[in-house]
Amino acid sequence: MILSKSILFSAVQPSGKLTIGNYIGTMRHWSKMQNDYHCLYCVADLHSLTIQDKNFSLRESILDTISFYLACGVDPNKSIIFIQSHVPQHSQLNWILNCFSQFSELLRMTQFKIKKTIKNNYIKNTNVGLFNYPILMASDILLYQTNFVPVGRDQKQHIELTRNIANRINALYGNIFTLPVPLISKYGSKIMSLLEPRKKMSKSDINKKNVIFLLDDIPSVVLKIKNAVTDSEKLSRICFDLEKKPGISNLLEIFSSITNKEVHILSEELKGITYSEFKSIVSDHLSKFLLQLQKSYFKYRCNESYLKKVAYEGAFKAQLKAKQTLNKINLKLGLV
Ligand code: AQP
Repeated sequence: MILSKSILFSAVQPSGKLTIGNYIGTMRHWSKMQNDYHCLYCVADLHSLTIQDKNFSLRESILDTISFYLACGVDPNKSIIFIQSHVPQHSQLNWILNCFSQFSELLRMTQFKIKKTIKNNYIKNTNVGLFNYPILMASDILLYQTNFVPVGRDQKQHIELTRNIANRINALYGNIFTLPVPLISKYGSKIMSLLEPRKKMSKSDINKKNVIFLLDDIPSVVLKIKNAVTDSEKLSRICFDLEKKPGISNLLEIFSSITNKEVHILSEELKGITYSEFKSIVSDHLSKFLLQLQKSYFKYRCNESYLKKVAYEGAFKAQLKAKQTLNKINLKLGLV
């Protein structure tokens, strides 16, 4: 009996420079996953239109993001790498799902509440795209009959919404959509800001000292880690305690994710050292890791024709799958 592999979908929006949060929360798992699943890795460019920042080039950011996918070890011969806007079925399914989603459930989305206030200066400029964002994300996932979605913890609520919409449609029209399951790591699923460790690290943070970008130069990385907020306990104590020691816990999660060592083993190994010693160990490891990643990134980034070839071929393969689901739902809805 041949057992077919499960389908896995993941995406990053090219809304700015990628951070170690994006990498640790999701991208670091991708190369391993492509051996066990049918993987689709999408550059969610349409999602990025919700943030209108004239200071950055979306075109460049899309190509940067594909380069990072490749640098993280995603192999286009094993996985489908594609750009969301190259597969029009995402927007088509988006409209259909809109008609099965409740205004009230979207109002409850924590990400929307945060983004409408911080990023888009609420009253003046909260675009409808920002509100609709989780439904487009649901379309991305459901279009491929996805079984698993590796995401950071911030996206868990959006996957729950996706499941609710899918359930609603399945109950009305029969089994159309597979119900996706989020894959969220115990550690590293929400990397926090360096100076405000109770707030998520985000690429669009105005305070760049909060964020380590994947393309940061090494002196900046060292300085940012050095300045990261810890706590005011009299004795340095390296241990994982999100409530009382969010800063140290965050550094531990970063360290654990890039060394692949369990947090509790690291806490044991690091017993008795000072916070400043701990920070230099973390920045040493992080710098080495980033140098390696950046080297690979630049190798891909300078070859735009190859990046476009990967994206076009990926879109072709993705469309074949997307069309099947869209035809299925169109038929059930009675669209001729
Ligand atoms: N700080 C984080 N810790 C862990 N995971 C994170 N992710 C993002 N930030 C962290 C995960 O990265 C994947 C891609 O995220 P995205 O770029 O599509 O959207 P986002 O969550 O809105 O990311 P940002 O960095 O916060 O972007 P902006 O500032 O543009 O809104 C997702 O799986 C996410 O969970």
